[in-house]
Amino acid sequence: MPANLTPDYLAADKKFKAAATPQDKLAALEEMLATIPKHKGTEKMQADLKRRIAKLRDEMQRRKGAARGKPFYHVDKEGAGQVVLIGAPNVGKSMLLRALSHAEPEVADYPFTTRVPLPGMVEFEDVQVQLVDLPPITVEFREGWLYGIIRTADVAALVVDLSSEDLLSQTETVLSLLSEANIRLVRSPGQPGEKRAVVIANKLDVLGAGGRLERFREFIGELAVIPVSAAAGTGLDGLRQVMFDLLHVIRVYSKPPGKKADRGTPFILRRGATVLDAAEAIHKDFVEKLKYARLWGREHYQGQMVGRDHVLEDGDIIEIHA
Ligand SMILES: Nc1nc2c(ncn2[C@@H]2O[C@H](COP(=O)(O)OP(=O)(O)OP(=O)(O)O)[C@@H](O)[C@H]2O)c(=O)[nH]1
Ligand SMILES: [Mg+2]
Repeated sequence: MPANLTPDYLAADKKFKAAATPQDKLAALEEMLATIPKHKGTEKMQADLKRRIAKLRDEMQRRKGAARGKPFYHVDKEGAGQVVLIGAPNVGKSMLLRALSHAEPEVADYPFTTRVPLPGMVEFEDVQVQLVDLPPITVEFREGWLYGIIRTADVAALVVDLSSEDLLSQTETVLSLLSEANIRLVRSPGQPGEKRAVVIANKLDVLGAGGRLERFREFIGELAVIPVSAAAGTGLDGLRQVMFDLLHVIRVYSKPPGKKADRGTPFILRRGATVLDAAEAIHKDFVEKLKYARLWGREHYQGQMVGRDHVLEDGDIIEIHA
């Protein structure tokens, strides 16, 4: 053993030897790693400590998992709405999230790379759409939480692989697994179990993609199909717009009387929202006090007075008079 170990390190080492629980052992190992002198002579010891810490953490995690049963995941919604990326393995779901957001999911040329959900924020004009990368939908991976996340999402984006000869049968498998979980992907949902969806046809850059895209369009029917290449960046700007449109929300800007509108931070309201809905979103007190509002819109309004039931449009600027 190198002679230059510090008293702190030796004390941590003593703690480790006396530790009775995994938690205490882990704490002691981490202290040893923190206090060990960092130079060439201790490199092997440092590596050894890191390995022991990783192993212990792993064991503790597994014990915890066994006690709690299967893992369960849920993603809190953020931004203007939530879009989930679903599909067969290896179609490029993770690469799409990487290309569209600052998130950095692992991307690899083998199936089942993604095991847990990972959200990222996609910028579109002055709003952000939450995009969630998910594990693939397969016969082997039938975790209930995966379907739970799809059910609660605002929009499902089914990713398909234009480089695959099995494109149609792959898609059929995914759709039938979804249907077993009582989820049907549709353009405009109305019935229980229906989820608003779009298809992202990825890997447009590969040879033969165009032909497969044609056949796929005939096969899929009513769903809109957006061809893109996550790798080359083709079609991604259009996709941002499509995702925002599918959320069925509008942006409304609030303007205090006599002042300029705060163009930077829109209020996000559902499509069909009225002046009253906007007033409530801007300030709860406005609901009762609202007398009328004035509107400035993209085209029609020039400070026109409107009542509480007036339906707003994306981009409207509202001035509440209470
Ligand atoms: N040519 C081409 N390859 C792509 C494109 N997008 C993804 N890939 C490749 O496809 C492979 C799978 O990509 P991933 O993003 O890991 O796929 P995934 O759908 O997340 O896979 P799972 O997590 O296993 O379900 C990787 O080798 C990517 O480099 C694309 O637009 N063009
Ligand atoms: Mg993935």
